[in-house]
Amino acid sequence: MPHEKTYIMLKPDAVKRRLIGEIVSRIEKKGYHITQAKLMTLDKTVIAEHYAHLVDKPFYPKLEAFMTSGPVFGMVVEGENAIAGMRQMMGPTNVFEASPGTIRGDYATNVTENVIHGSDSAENATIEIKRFFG
Ligand code: DAT
Ligand code: MG
Repeated sequence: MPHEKTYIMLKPDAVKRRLIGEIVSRIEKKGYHITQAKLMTLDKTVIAEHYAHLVDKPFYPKLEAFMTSGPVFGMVVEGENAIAGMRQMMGPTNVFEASPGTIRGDYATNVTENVIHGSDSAENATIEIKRFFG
């Protein structure tokens, strides 16, 4: 399995609910390394870039309002097969399909406010790490 870097972001709901420590702890216990991390407040421009694949969706205004509603906690997470591994730990986008034991399954009841973002491919991981960590 390849050593990978992925971009993980705890969304404004996770920060407001004081879940940073608990979720960081789960990622560390799994065995991944957090090699960069910071709190940031995102503006509409960077959200439109990050969610470019969704800007035409009817739910986009709600997503934009949510993602700019407070600070997020962005991280670079590294480890063997970290991109797919983190997506597995997160659970699916639709929280109603997320099993208990996954982060979304354990902490989210809402499709928009679903606690965590993780890169979905090696290509996007590189782009997203550059976007948020330069
Ligand atoms: P993921 O976050 O699992 O990578 P995505 O990139 O397709 O999923 O969507 C980004 C975010 O947009 C997702 O975490 C929550 C929101 N979203 C996606 N589909 C949605 C929908 N049908 N209704 C409301 N929000 C949605
Ligand atoms: Mg995505």
